[in-house]
Order: sequence, then C-alpha cells, then structure tokens
Amino acid sequence: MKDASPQTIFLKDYAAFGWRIEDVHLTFHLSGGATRVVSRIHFAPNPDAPEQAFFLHGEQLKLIRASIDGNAVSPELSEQGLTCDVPSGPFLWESEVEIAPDSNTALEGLYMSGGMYCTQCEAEGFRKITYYPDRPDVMAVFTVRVEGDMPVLLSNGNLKGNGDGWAEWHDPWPKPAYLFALVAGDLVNFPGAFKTMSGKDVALNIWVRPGDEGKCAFGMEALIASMKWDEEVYGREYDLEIFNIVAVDDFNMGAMENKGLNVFNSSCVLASPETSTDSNFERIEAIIAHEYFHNWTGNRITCRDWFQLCLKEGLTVFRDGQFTSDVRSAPVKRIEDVIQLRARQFPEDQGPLAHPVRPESFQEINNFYTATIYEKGAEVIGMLKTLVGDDAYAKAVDLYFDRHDGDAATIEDWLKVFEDSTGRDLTQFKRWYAQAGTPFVTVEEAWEDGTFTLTLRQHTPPSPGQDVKKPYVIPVAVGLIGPNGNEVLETQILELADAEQSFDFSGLAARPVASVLRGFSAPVVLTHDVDRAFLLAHDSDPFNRWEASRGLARDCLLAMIRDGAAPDAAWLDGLEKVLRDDTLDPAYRALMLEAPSAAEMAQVLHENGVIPDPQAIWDAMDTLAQAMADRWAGFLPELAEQTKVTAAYKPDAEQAGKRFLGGAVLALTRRLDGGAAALAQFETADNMTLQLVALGNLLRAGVGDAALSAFYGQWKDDRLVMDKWFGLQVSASAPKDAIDRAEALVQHEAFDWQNPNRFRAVFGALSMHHAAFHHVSGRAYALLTDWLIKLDDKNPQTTARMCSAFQTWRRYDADRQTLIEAQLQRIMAKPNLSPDTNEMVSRILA
Ligand code: 0A1
Ligand code: ZN
Repeated sequence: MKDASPQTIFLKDYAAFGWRIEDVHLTFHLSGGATRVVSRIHFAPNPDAPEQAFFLHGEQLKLIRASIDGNAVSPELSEQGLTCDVPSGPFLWESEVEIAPDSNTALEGLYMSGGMYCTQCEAEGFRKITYYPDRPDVMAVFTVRVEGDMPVLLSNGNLKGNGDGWAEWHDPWPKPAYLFALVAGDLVNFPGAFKTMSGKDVALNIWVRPGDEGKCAFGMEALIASMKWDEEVYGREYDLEIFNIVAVDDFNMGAMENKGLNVFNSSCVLASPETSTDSNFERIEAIIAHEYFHNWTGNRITCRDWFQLCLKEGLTVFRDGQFTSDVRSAPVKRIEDVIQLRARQFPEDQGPLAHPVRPESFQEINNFYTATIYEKGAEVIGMLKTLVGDDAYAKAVDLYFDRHDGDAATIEDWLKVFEDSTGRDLTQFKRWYAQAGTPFVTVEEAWEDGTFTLTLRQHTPPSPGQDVKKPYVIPVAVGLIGPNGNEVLETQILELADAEQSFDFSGLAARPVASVLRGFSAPVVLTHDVDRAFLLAHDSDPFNRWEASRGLARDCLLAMIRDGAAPDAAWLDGLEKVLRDDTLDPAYRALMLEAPSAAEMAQVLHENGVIPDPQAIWDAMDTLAQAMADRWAGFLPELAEQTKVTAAYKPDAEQAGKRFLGGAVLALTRRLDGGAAALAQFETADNMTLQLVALGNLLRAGVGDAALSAFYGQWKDDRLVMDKWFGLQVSASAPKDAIDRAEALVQHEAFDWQNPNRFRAVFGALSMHHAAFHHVSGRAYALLTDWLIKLDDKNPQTTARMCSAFQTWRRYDADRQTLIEAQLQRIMAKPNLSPDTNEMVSRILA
C-alpha cells in the first residue's frame, strides 16, 4: 500500500532533478520471494537545476546496503524513498535491495504472471524495483545483468552476452526509468527479421508461453508493416539490433512500449483465425503499430513530466490511426474512431472526470491514462494538421525529430516547431491543451442574392475547476452541394476562432445544402438543422454521409423515446438505398446499419435536456431493430448473400468488412427466424468471428444455452477465448438476465478475479450494458461495487479505472442517483482504500 494521505502534484511546480546520470548498471538475482537488485549509478550535479536535497524514489523496497564511492551510507528512509548526504561533485551510488515479485498483485514494478517474471514501470513502477530518480526527465544509458534459472532472460537494448543462468543487455539510447523492462521465464519465440532503410538487420521476436507459438504470425506481420510504414511516412528508422515483444496474461493495460522490449497483454498480440475475431485482429495490428511508433514518439523523444503525457500518447495514437487508415479503409477508421470518441471521451469531458488534454494537477498519474489524453490528444494533432496542411505538418514533425531527439520535451516544444516552421501563432490553439470540456458548435444558415452565409457559434460549458472558457480555434471542414446533388464547393477549412463568426459563399446559382464538419474535423458537438436525408443520398464526404444517417437514427430514437413516435420510415428508405448500393464497401454499409449504442443515446438525451431512462432506451432500440427486420424481411437474404466469403480466412479489411455486414444482417434475421440462421452459422463456423456472432445472436434470441455449453467445451483451455465466453453472456443478455448471468459467472470456477482480463470480461461487459448496469433495482451497481472493493487491495490501478463506470451518474433520475451515491460512499468507506481509487471516487462524487 502507498501512503494513505494523497498528495496533489502541480504542473506549475516543475523543477529539474539536481543530478544527471551518466550510466546505470543493474544486476538482478531473480527469485520469486526475494529478488535482489544491485544498482550502480554514476551521478553528476545538474548545473541547470535548483538547489535541492538528494532524493531517490523507492517504494516497498527492503534496503540491504547502500554506498557512495564505495563507502557505506545510511540514508533516511520513508514510504516514498530515501534522502542522503552526497558529495558536491560527481559520485558513484550503489545499493542493493530485496523485492518480492511473487506477492506483487498490483502488476506494477517486477511481478509474476503465469510463472514468468515481468515488469511494468510506466508511469511510476520503477521505484518498486530499486531506488532511483523515477521521473521521465532523468534519462540514462542502462546496462542490465539478469541472473536466474530460467531459459529466457530479457531486458532492453542489445544482447551483450549470455550463458547458463545469466544474460547481459546494454541499451545505448538514454531513456527514462519508465521504459525499463525485464522479462524472464520459460518462453518460446516466434522469430522474424527486418532490414531497415539504411540496410541494418534487425532480429525480431515475439516471446510467448509454449503452446502459443501458433498465434504469433499475424503480430509479426503487423510489426514488420509498422516498421516499414514509419520509414516511408515519417522517415523513422529502428535503432537497435533486436526488437522483442513478450505476451503476458496478467497486465493492467493493453501494452507497453519499453525500449526494444515491448510487453503486451496477451489479448493484444496473440491471434489466430479460430480464436480471434476480425476486430481482435484489427486492434492487435493497431496496438503493435502504436507501441512500435512510440520508439520515436515517446522513447527517443520522451516527456519532461507526466503532465506532458499527451505529447507522446496523442501523437502516437494519431500516428497509429494514420497507419490503420493506410492499410485498411480511411473512412471506416474515421467513423470507428468517432464512435469511440463519443462513447468514451465525450462522457468523460462532460462529467466530473473532465480534465484538460494537458492536466494541471493530479494525485495518481495512473488515473490519467484516459480517453481525453489519448483520443482527444490525437484529435488535437489532427486539427493542427488540418490547420497547417499536410506538407507543413510533415516539415514541422521533421523539425521536432531533429530538434528534440534525446530530449524530455513539453507541449510548448511541440507547438514551437509548428510556429517556427510555419510562422503561425499557435497561442490560441494551445487552449485545446489547457481547457477541458467538449465545445458545442451551432450552425445557422442564410441565403440572399446568390450568397450563402454560415454563421458558426461556439460555446464550451464549465468543467471542474474551469468555470469560464475562452473560444477555441476550430477547423470546420465544409462543402456545399447543389440541389441536384452535385458538389458546388469542394471541402474548405473554415477557421472558427471567435465565439461567433460568419462565412459567406457568393456567386451561387441556387441555395446549396451545407455539409459541415466533414471528416469530423474537430471533436465538438455540432447542432445544424440540415436536410440529412439529402446528405445521406448525396454527400461526397463518406464520413458526413454516414453522419447524416447517424443523425437521423439518433433523431428517430429520440422521438421514439421521448414522444412514443414510430420509427422514421423516410430515414429507413434512404438507408435502404445505401445498403442496396453494392459498390459501397460492406464495412461502410455495416456501420450505416449499426444503431447508435444505448450509451450514445443516453448522451444525446442528456444533451437535449432529457433524463435518460435506460429501460426506455433499450425498448426503443428493440422496437427499431424489429421494425428494420420486418421491413427488410425480403431484402435481408439478398444482403446476406453479398457477405459470403468463400476464400480461406484472412483478417484483412475486405473479408472483415463482409463478415461485419454479415453480422449486422444476422442480428436482424434472428428476429425473424428465431435464431435458425444463427444456429446454422454456429454449427458450420470455421473462424471465431462467425462463431461468436452466431453465439451472440443465439443468446439474444433466448435459445443460446446449448451453444454456450458447446462453446465452453470447445474452448475451456484457451484463456482469451474464455474471456469472450464470460463477456458475451453478459453483453448478449436482456437487462435483468445480464445481471443474473454476471452474478452466476463470478461464482464460476474459471472466474479468476485477480486476472484483469477476466475481471474486465465480466464487469466491463456489465458496466457497458447500459440497461443492465442502470437496472432500476440497483443490483448491478451493488455487484460491481462489491467486487471493486475486493479488488482494490490487490490491484488499485484496475479498480480505479473501472470506477469510471459511475462517472455519468448525475445525469440519471433521483432514485438511481441515490443508489449510485450509496455505492460510491461504500467504496470511500472501505478501510485502506488505495490512493488511486480514492482519487477517482472523490472526483466522481465532487
Ligand atoms: N504507454 C502505454 C500504455 C500504458 C500505460 C500505463 C501502464 O501502466 C500503468 C501500462 C501501459 C501505451 O500507450 O501503450
Ligand atoms: Zn501509447
């Protein structure tokens, strides 16, 4: 446990560390109960730092000995670290500590997963390994010796030597401690190779537990594609002789970009057609790319302090998004990103957990690996690129790499390269980093004498600690379409910089229809009274064409929920035309067919001043889907025919798009045939995508129990597939049944609650099942709370993250608010509540 009294850290208090590190030598004597870590560090005074006492972070360490220049010293120890009198010039610090990886359940520092030693040091885990200035602006060259009786002993950098029971690694690139990694165990490797653009050979490996070798080929292909893409698009070359990836089963997040030794949650790297869905493949490809791209954006150029987290994360998410757009479909990727942004980031930005892309204070940095830092951070980069243009973006980024290679940089440094290379003043743009909250933009139109005028207004509501917001610079991409459906003005970028601004378009023969915020050019909520049916039929911008249908779907559901209206037949007619257009990508059509999620509808109701009733949303969505199925009874088999794949399984965009559309069609078909087509698909499926979609539909049709046990029998020895088995039973059940299922599943012998993937399989599914989670009985709130309280002692990080399920609580009715508040108070009352969870729940309650 950490110190129970949480401390708030402020960006404004940044001060450099008083010493520089010339080199670090670490020796690990591995043992599950008592690992010894010996460190030898050369410190020299940092002339640029203010006067300070010598302090090294260290938590949960047993200090065996310490010395300076060979003389034993007795530092003053606290729960956070140590202080010691040190010479005024350079000196050699040596220490030996003992740690216990096998009792480390927090999965931070050195811990064990399935018999393997592994580390997780971002953000502040290195201090649980040895005494060190554990802050990202202290960069050093590491040499690491690992001793242990395991066959595979890995660390960062290049392998310098190994023998029976030892290996020595040297990483020539200075790095902060959060990028340190060590892995040791009985592992096997799936090898690969890459020749860099300057002709250097790099050995590639994916290390897995014996038996998982058959699930590595796709990850290796994705890694090679990422390495090539970063050379071609960003001119970035890999810089070590070896690149290792390791799959571990117990991991709090998706993956980690440790220098030359990426550690992955096994769910984010292992893949096979039989056990992984198309979306698993796409996600794995994106995460491998993301971690690899960090080698330049994060590792070679790192962050000065954790307030700058978006410097590496926003940019790297942006880069992995560009990669996915290039290797798959750009419009589909953009739509998927916006769906995610609205589902995850908008609720965060409009609720008690709202924080700027660059926060100004925090208690526990692990609580700030958020959708705002990552996804909104990437949107901000996208806006900057839109504002300056593609060529200027490329020039500025080159300058960033030239100027800051080897630095621990800031957002100011990042913006300065754009200012210097374009001459543009980015003072106002910087508000995107400093102000929290989603901007609301409204559009008003006027038409007179051949001139069309768009008046744009922006407003950002208050957020915690920020009552008044200044206007942002918002790039609004606009195109104009003539009455015959032809584009009369190609996409232009309007720069909305004031609270209100008008833009004139003259010389038009007839009043056009405006397609505003094309490509979702800014992360805002747009209100525009426009002929959506027309845009659905004619917009040349694929995003806005989809958005038109999405808007009609939202309006339709809103009218059904609020006014008891019938489904909107005109929209369904327009949608049918799109679905019948077989020149359109099946994945794009599937996205058109997919209804907004219940959580998105709750958000829409909230934005319209209506208290969301989760059961009413569920009922309306059910009625709408039934109406679609009935209406298209004759058309669905025709559409299903187009989604058949006869070739051998490939997880590429083309085949995946067909299966995606096929899944959407099956979801409607099961409403007509009671699950007959789903059963046939389940029985013949030769890949996980088809099998899982079929199982979900059987469960939704209420006829899934036999298939569920067959699935269990088939896959009970595969952890990752079993996570799907746990999750799907909750997500594919009706609201009350979903809670019953979750209650039963946590009693199942395979429910390993200390494994984050398994915990999230059940409770992630429950908290994302909107109508179940918010069931009027409050049973789901209580169940989740029981388990969060239990998990907090073992794994504060995952507990704290999962508390965000409650973040939207104030938008519900008084009864639900009372129920949720009682659960939040119950968490707060838990003895020895972790600082992580304490911070999250306090913010949610504030
Ligand atoms: N930097 C990683 C994500 C990550 C962050 C924190 C972790 O532990 C607290 C682990 C991983 C990434 O962006 O992929
Ligand atoms: Zn990242």
